[in-house]
Amino acid sequence: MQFIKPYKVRFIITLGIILCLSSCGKKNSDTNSSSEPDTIEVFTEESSSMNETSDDTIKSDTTTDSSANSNSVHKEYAKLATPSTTGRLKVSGTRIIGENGQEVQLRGISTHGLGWFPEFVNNEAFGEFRNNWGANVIRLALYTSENNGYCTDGDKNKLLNTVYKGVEYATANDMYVIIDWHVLNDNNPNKYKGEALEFWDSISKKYANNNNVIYEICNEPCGDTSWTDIKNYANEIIPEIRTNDPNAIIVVGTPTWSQDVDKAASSPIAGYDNIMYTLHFYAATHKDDLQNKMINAIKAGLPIMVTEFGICDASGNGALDIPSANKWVKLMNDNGISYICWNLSNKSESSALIKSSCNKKSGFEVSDLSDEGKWLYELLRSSAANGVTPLPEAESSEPHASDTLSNNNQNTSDSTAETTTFNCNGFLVTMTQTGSWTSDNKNVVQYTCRIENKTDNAVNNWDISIDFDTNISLNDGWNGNYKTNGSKLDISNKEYNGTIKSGESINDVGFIVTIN
Ligand code: IDC
Repeated sequence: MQFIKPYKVRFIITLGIILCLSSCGKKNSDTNSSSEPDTIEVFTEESSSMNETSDDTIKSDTTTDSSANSNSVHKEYAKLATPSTTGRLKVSGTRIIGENGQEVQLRGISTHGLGWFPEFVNNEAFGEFRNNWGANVIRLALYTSENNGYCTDGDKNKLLNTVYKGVEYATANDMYVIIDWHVLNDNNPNKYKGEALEFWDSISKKYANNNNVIYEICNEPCGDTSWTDIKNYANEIIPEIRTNDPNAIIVVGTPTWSQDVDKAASSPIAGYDNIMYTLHFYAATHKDDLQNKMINAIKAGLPIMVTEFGICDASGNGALDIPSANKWVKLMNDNGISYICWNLSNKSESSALIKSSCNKKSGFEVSDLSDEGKWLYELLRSSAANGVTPLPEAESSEPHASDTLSNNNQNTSDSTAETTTFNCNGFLVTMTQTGSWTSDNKNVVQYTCRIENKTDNAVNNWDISIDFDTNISLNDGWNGNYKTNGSKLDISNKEYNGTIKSGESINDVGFIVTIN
């Protein structure tokens, strides 16, 4: 079948560069229907018509879903992978898949310690994170030892009740929820193993029938705790959970504050399905070394979940490192790794998502958010979230009325996203400029593409071709294989996103080019 349609579209980007899109010349040869798993669309076509309010409120203002409490749902999040769409999750290779085999990536927010900041566990806040931010997971951090720790000075009933409420609100808002046994200063999960066994027995009985609960059995083993110690612990907790709840995902921490995924990769826990391993990073502290560890562990076949990360340093405080954070995000997206940001509180520390001057527990506006909070809000809501997301660093990051897709304001101008649409090899490509800035006196532009299969059949592979009218070089690209040649950019699918059913689309293909 021949789908080549020559076209010529001209459009002007905000920097005044005139680009010419022409000659989409590659034929997509494979149009057979497919039994491959679907890729979950996180954002849908309506995203480009989202009407962001021009003040700094974080409100949904499009369709209303009466089932979602008081919050209406942004149309663009309608296809977010959530318990009602992807059901009970399982581990497949290094990835998470939903009930119908669709690949799922969890992105969301971790509470601070439930004993410290229980007020932030409330239905309204969770609803906002789900419906307005686009988060699909909440992590409930139950410290075992510090400040009101469950195994030390905490009020057990009150803490348990906060866990129950957290699961209830996440469930009511159609989100996945991770119950985190937050080992930290106690170093070794074996220290309170007796308490842990009791806790996990009762929790896994209680939630055996929930399709949205994930068990994280030890946050961050540290000190001289070895991988063998952790495995011994896991080999007692896992069978106990499995007796009650045979299938839920269980996430196991790794040595050195959940950084030594290499140790887990060389000797994974045997005999159980649906086990994942924890990697945690703080972007200002952890860089190439830990990233390489993560990639190598993935290559070795270890399924990793980043159940906690921050974009400041490992103390939970200090300056943010946005470039490092964006590099991490890109790596995680490229590898389908789920990630959850620390922390939901207004504590006076850079990793708190809410400003310490804000006393609200819900109804957050952009001006209530810390710099990390703003970065995360943009990341989660952005349709460019699957790429290196050059997000604003500070106060300037409020969304504007013109922010239709991602709000990657590296440029200082308040640009209106430019969108152009063209047909290519049977696909309708909607290409949106999501950022532009200058580097070394050259203009750099970021785009995201939605690729819609306009043919009558599912495809297993896709490729598209874009011709600019000046030479370009590629700085970065995600969710595709990229080739440049002069003014031409060819993009084809990765192995995990080749399948697009007839009439459906993928949204999160994006790239950054320098205009030469
Ligand atoms: C930090 C909190 C801080 C609290 C401290 C207690 O941000 O307010 O006083 O714990 O020890 C982790 C841990 C997480 C830490 C966080 C920042 O999982 O509990 O939270 N961090 O230090 N691992 C690496 C960093």
